[in-house]
Amino acid sequence: MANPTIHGPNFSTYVRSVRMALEEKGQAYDLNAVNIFAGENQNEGHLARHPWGKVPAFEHDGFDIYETTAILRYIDAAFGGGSLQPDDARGLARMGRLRRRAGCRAVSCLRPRNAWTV
Ligand SMILES: N[C@@H](CCC(=O)N[C@@H](CS)C(=O)NCC(=O)O)C(=O)O
Repeated sequence: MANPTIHGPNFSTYVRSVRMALEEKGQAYDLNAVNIFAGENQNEGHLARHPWGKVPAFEHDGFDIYETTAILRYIDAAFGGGSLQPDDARGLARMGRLRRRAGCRAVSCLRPRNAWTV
């Protein structure tokens, strides 16, 4: 099977979440550093992967998926290694909270310096 590809810039906290999941799984991957400041996320090629032109988009062996939470769930199910998710209700709830904060809070820290919208 081919290595998966993450389409998105390394500085994105969403992209970082996907990278962390793949690292935890011990799964090699390629990073296509779509430059959102140069508008590459609005290119036809990227819009075919993600209709709203956001990053990350994810590709694995002919399967395309976007939205970070969906990507993370796919990685957990598709690749070997231990589960990335707790199996109890409270653990799952805390995990969901942390994941949202990693995206929203961390990105909002960058917003005064960078003017893109999430
Ligand atoms: N709901 C999306 C949000 C992704 C998102 O907002 N990504 C930002 C960068 S961190 C983006 O693509 N910004 C470019 C733009 O809005 O034009 C997800 O969870 O994957």
